Amino acid sequence: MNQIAKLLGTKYPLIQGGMANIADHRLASAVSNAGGLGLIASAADDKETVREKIRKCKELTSKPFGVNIMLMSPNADQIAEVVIEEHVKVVTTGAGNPGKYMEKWKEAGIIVIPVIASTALAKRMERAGADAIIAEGQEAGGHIGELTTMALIPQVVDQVKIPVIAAGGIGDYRGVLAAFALGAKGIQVGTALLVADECPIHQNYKDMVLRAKDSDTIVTGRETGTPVRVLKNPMAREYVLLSQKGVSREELERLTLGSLKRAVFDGDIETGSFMAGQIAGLVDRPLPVEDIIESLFEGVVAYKKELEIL
Ligand code: TUI
Repeated sequence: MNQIAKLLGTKYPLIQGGMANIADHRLASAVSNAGGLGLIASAADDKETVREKIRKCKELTSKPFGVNIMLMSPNADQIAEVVIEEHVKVVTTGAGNPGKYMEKWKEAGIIVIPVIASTALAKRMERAGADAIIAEGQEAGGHIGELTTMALIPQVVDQVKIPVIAAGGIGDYRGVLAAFALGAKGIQVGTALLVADECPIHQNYKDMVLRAKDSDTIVTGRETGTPVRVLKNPMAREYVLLSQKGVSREELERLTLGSLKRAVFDGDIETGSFMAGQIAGLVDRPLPVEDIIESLFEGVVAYKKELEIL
């Protein structure tokens, strides 16, 4: 049996990306009910909102699910306690080093899976007691590191003994097969789930993903040290233009303030930040979560036979 599916208690070795503002109890429970590991994102929430979403998720699924903690959130310390109080089974982290929480989480019996973007942090997380790691390449949407999935995964796999879950750029069964060929034991998927029927975002956001081509994402914030991949729109273009002109960090931050919420809740095509990964061009129809997950794994065996590498 697959190591990650066994660790998580899921049918598939698949984790849903912890998408800020997007992944609430509705998406997380749908992913868990479909045989993956659903995640409640907490980046944009205070601790009581996270607690509420955890409790609602428990009502919507009897399957395992987790919580993603974005470490740049001002509420990270408090949310790190809430996951213990609410007996959450799995915690993933992003955008930082969760070292200071690891001991407490492990004592509480939580399965801890940090997202990392380099071998250095992967090794530190293994030493700190992580059960697995998610290695995320810069094809991913949202906040990203430097390396591509293709380069990152095999290097991380060679440097740690714990299982590695690949993230960034996985949009269909070919991506799944590639991730496993690189040594991953599981996958994390975000962008491919944005258009799911159960994904509670504005229809304009879904339409932008459905219409996107391969070259329709852009990275904002490289200059300020927080690179974020988003779909190209007037807001993203303006951001890149202003940062090339060398305007102050404050001015750039004023532009992005509240922009993810404007995308997710208002569908504001002009001024929203529509975070999405480079595989957006592969996503061409809305489907139930269950169909998206099944189609990721369905073609793998047949396709592997077809490859004729030698
Ligand atoms: O965290 C993500 N993706 C995200 S978080 C997010 S919310 C946000 N909104 C506005 C601005 C910034 C964030 C949207 N998307 N993915 C996981 C991830 N973690 N990608 C890269 C990293 C990472 C980078 C550096 C993890 C650790 C790290 O190391 C820092 C250290 O201290 O060593």
